[in-house]
Amino acid sequence: MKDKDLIYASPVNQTGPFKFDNTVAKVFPDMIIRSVPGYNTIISAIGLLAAKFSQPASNCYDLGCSLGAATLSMRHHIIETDCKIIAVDNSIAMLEGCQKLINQDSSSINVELVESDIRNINIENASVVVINFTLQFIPITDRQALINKIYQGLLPGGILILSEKLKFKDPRQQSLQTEMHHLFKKANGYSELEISQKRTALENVLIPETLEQHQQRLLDSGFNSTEVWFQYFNFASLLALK
Ligand code: GEK
Repeated sequence: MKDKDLIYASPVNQTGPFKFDNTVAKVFPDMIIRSVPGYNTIISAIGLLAAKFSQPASNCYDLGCSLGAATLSMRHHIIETDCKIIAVDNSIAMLEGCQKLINQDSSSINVELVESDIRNINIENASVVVINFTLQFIPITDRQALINKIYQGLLPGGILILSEKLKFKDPRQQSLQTEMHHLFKKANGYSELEISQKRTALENVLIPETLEQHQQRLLDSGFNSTEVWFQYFNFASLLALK
């Protein structure tokens, strides 16, 4: 049984900035599935894409891996037995949880867990890079350098899967999509109080950009083929081909 996310269920005196600590790691599977529209669909598709794009003796990266949902999905689909998955997160609580889940998993694909800021790692010999809802936590000024590094580290024929919460230029879309996301959360059992306290905690921590900004950044780094393959309200996932 998954632990239920009740972190913001009672009034908190002062909502501090959101942190990926032990409390969050414990309830993370429940939190993300009830908060991110289409999360399971995206995780499943990451496995299918990894099966198609993983190359022999290459690395597949999961940047901001949390409990390793994308890592496990890749692990179950990759056919190349000499591929290595490198899963990176800077939250020790998340990595400990991830390690436990990997230990319980029977796949023989090698997984290396790395405790690091994803801005500080090398990306090399990569056929697949996944950054699933993590770029949004990186300061905007550092995002281009990170995407450039990913492009440089990808092999020809490699793929980047980038999933993000979006914002919209058109104020009517911005308010509609935000409202629909809140209704999604309400339908999944979150109260108004939980939704509003979480929103406060994520202010200045999760910084969404528009689809156009993401597409421009991908183009600027060298990716000349990008496509949105999934969108559900203000959450989208892009494919970028090298
Ligand atoms: C999934 N991809 O389940 N360096 C490394 N990790 C970071 C950094 C950083 N600079 N900033 C944040 N993180 C996962 C979900 S969650 C998305 C990703 C969410 C990590 C952070 O510790 C957390 O585990 C993850 O990025 C973001 O498919 O909670 O909305």
